[in-house]
Amino acid sequence: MDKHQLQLYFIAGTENTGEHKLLDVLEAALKGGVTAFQLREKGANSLQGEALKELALSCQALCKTYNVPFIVNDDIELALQIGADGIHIGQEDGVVKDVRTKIGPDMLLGVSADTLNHALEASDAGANYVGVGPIYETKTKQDTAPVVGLDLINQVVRELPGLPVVGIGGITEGKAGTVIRAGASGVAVISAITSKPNCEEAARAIKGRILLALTGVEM
Ligand code: TZP
Ligand code: MG
Repeated sequence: MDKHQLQLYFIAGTENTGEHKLLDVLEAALKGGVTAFQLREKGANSLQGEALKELALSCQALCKTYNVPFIVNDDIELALQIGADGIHIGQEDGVVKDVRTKIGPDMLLGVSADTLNHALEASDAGANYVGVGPIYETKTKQDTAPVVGLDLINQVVRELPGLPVVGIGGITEGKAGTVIRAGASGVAVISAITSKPNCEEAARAIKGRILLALTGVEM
């Protein structure tokens, strides 16, 4: 995959924004320059079945207008049904090789990794990128592994130079540059965008930090 698409990877579901707001927040984030979007529909009130499919189709259409890949978290059947650009899975969501077989060679496959071994396995099984984290403490996901810190990004990039790495977990505007300088191709964020009153401005500010760290040029 083109690793530039991972620079600012926005993740959200209705629990992060409220059901009616998700599309507004997504559009603002797209205007602010996010380069990928993952629909991560979780929690007690999460949408299911047809309602989830409708939401996914709306998000997909919006992403298409901005030429940004639309990635579904966990739900392989949904991703296949609607022809999503990609699927993202965690370590508990099945054997990575089996998922690759199921989705075929073309759909993007992202895998969460909190050890070097996870990243090696994901790479072997045909993942397009790994999400490494949590890099910092986060309140957004309760059941995360302990904080892995920037060292794991460093290690994965050294061992697997061809595999794009996205840092995730507790990344704010102020920390985005540090994560990129540790070797990540991009940062994935939820609350750094969803918790801000102006999501477009929030995304634009984070993107500026990322581009500065990647190029040394203020944008
Ligand atoms: N996986 C590891 S940490 C995390 C996920 C989904 C939550 C990221 O949310 P935030 O608000 O950017 O810390
Ligand atoms: Mg999962």
